[in-house]
Amino acid sequence: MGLVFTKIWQRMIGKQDMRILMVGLDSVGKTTILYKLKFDEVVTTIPTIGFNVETVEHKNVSFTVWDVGGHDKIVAVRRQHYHGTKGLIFVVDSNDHARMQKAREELNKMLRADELRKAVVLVFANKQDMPNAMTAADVTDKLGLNDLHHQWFIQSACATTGEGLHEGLDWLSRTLC
Ligand code: G3D
Ligand code: MG
Repeated sequence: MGLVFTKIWQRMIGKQDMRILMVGLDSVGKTTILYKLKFDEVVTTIPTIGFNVETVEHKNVSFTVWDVGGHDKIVAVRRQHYHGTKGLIFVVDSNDHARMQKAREELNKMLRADELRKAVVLVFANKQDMPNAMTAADVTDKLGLNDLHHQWFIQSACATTGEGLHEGLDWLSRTLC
């Protein structure tokens, strides 16, 4: 794992099992973030058709990544992964104005699940390097974050350079511990 993140990660290790889910619409930058964190091993599995899951296990911390959206059938399968989730990372493409509403719906849909009632939510407003990227304030508004009954934090990010990832995960680890 990259040195920068080791320290953040260590705060979460040695406590109870810690499950973190990172989700978002397809192509928003989740896989890029995952690899930027430089985990030793990312395992990709396809537990059911059309449902691609990436997982990293590091001691008692597990990090699971998938695309939201899709058939209701796989929503049920995904819910099995909600159990024990303390932190939800929701990634959006700040440049994708057209899909912001869809992102909002998917986020709200997930957060209605009872298993995620207490989860804290970190939003990465990704792709800030793009010329038409919305600011974090705009994304906050479009996603309706102020209406959430969850503890949340939004962080501007650029997954390709790694900008903002440290700050976001730092908030997450401080909030979870
Ligand atoms: P996903 O896992 O959420 O589906 P990916 O998304 O991580 O596969 O990223 C989708 C595309 O967006 C990739 O481009 C990736 O390089 C790009 N991307 C991710 N983060 C950023 C960012 O912060 N800025 C910019 N400009 N691009 C980003 P390709 O071309 O490989 O499909
Ligand atoms: Mg991906």
